[in-house]
Amino acid sequence: MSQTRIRELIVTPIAFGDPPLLNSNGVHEPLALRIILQLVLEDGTVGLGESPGGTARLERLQAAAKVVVGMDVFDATAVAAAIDGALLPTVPSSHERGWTTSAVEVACLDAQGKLLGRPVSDLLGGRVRDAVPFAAYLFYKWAEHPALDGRPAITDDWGEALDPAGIVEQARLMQERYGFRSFKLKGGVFPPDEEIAAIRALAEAFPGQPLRLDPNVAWTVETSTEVARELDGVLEYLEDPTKGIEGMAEVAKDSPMPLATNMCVIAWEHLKPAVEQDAIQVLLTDHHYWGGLRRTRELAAVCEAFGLALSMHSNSHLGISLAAMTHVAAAIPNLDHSCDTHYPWNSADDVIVPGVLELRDGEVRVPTGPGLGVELDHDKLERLHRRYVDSGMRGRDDTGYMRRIQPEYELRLPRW
Ligand code: GKR
Ligand code: MG
Repeated sequence: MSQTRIRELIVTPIAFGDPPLLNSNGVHEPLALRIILQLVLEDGTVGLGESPGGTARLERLQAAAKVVVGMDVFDATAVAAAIDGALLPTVPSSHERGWTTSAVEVACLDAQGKLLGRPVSDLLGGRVRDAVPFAAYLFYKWAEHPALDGRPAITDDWGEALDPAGIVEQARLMQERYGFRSFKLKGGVFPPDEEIAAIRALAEAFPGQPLRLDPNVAWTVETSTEVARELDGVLEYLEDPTKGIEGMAEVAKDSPMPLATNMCVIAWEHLKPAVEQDAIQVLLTDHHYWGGLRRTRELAAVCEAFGLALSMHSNSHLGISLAAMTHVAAAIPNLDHSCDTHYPWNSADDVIVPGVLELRDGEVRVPTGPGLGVELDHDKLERLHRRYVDSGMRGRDDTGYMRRIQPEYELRLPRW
């Protein structure tokens, strides 16, 4: 049996702490879910991967674990095809299947790098930068998760941010702690005028530093067009103001700034109509659903061909994902904007041994050790898995959680 064959894929769901961050769907729950992969080869080498959580994703990864046994870890394309084929009968969406193949591909690349003694960025063509810039991801937030169903309130050291002054204070803290030099505000929470005021306050507090606003399709085409006009010269780009390629194309016709998305172009088949309609000018990549790190590298070339700028999307995540994001961003020449990351909100609960990944001066230095360059903390993994089991939480529900706290809350998109 060749030593590079896959002996086992260990799939571990975990839960970790998340502050009460507000968005157009409600509010983050006290716990966020991820799934940690350990791809074990015949020679004992282990490749790591990280995927968003939830029962459907867990079951698909468990199905993938059955398919990959015995395959060669250097056959990453065949591994992805085998998983894709196994999921096809029950998961018709290529985007949805992509979440599973992506997580396993990262684990394959981590194992390959460990076998070769080279960082993953080398397997992607080599790094063109030694450090990857990230933006501070600002959120309207409550001071605490309120006491609920016998659970006491949960506070954090970020404080409340519900108005322009609170957002500027949060940005200051982000800059003080991590040195960020660009800022993204998650909008779609308050009426557009209030969010415009918050962006203007940021522009005044951080002159010349790039700003973005992302209301996650909370606005109509008309509202989006008005906000874009109001923020002319203030935003580097406006992200997903309204729903769908057609809606974005309408807004783009009159928008003075580029429009970006991680919502209406999320699969290969969306690229052609988006380009034809000039609906977006910036694509936010995310290796977690674009098929992995090599496919993300390919996507960057497609963006270059069609004159689309490139940036990177993030969701609540831990260090294995941050390492993967950093390696691929390091290997993409046409990375035009700093990447998004939720990491500051969740890093206290990371499952990797600290020391390699550090957000400093708004950047993460590309790990130079073999593979992703990060090591799993097995005790921590066990603790976070226990928390997953004990919590009973099996999916993300920002709206349901919001309704438990504010029963009158209604999800409406667009809201304004
Ligand atoms: O975590 O609340 C959140 C974000 O809104 C996330 O769900 C989005 O996927 O960050 C993301 C975005 O840029 O749209
Ligand atoms: Mg977004």
